[in-house]
Amino acid sequence: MTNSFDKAIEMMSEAGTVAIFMHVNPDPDCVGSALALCLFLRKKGKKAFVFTPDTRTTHMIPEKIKFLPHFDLLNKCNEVIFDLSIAVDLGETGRIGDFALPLFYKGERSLVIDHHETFSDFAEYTVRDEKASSTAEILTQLLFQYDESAIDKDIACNLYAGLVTDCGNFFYECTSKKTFEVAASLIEFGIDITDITRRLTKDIDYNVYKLKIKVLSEARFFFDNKMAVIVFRKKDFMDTATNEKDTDGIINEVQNISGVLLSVSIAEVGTDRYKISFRSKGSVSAKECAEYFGGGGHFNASGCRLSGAFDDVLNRLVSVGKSRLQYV
Ligand SMILES: [Mn+2]
Repeated sequence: MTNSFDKAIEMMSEAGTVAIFMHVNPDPDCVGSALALCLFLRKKGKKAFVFTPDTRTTHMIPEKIKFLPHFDLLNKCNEVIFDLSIAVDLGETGRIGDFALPLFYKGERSLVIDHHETFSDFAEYTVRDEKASSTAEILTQLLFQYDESAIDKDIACNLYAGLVTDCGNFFYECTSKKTFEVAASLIEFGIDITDITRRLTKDIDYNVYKLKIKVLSEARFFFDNKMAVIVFRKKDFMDTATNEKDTDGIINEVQNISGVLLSVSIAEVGTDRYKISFRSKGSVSAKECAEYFGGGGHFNASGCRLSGAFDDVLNRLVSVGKSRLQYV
């Protein structure tokens, strides 16, 4: 932890109007953290609002997240300037969204609460803990310090949603003693952890199931099966009535194979444009792979974007995989 909560709490205490922002391709950690923080600040008497990356719609948010308590408060705001802007779960302006960024700067003061290893400071003050499993894990501790009595069941549910998703249901290496302690403190509020966990980490749509079996049946393996690559082509999305958002988590199915140390997912998102995800085990760094191509993320889970002809993109990824796997 590089920062204490004191300054962030002071900034929130002094603000009357607060705008909260999430990252593009919203996930349960940024949506849950943003909603929890908004609900909490409203209980503290603030005028608090949450904006999606396009500031108008929720269509980029996966359906399965929409059960979160008070999801309908997103983008409902009649203020034009704010005492304080807060970005949660993102450390770079590039991830806040082109429409949200100018609004973020309408805040007289600015704050970031984040746990990503890749960042560029862009706010007046940043609370960052790269060791935390999730932004929700950091935020829960911050809110307990700020005013435990203002935390309620709906706030706890939103926070738990972020935490349980980002730590992979207490499985990823980012899971620590603190993760369990924070989870335990949220369970005290009587939330239904089985329901939250099932909705966010287990349930899949039938269409996504069809996409999944198609893509997995065509998985490619390299270097004595130490590296796995799955590919989502435009046609796969069309054939199964799915889209890029539905690729989430499918990479874990190949990463779960014994002996696979590095997995790569290639999703075609436009003409000769690809969204790449990496997952790694042990000493193999997914983060280094992503950073090589200008992306970033965590040690074992990262991503980047690549352009070019498909065969070229595949070859570049395989050669980076080769360079990371040759000494293991
Ligand atoms: Mn997160």
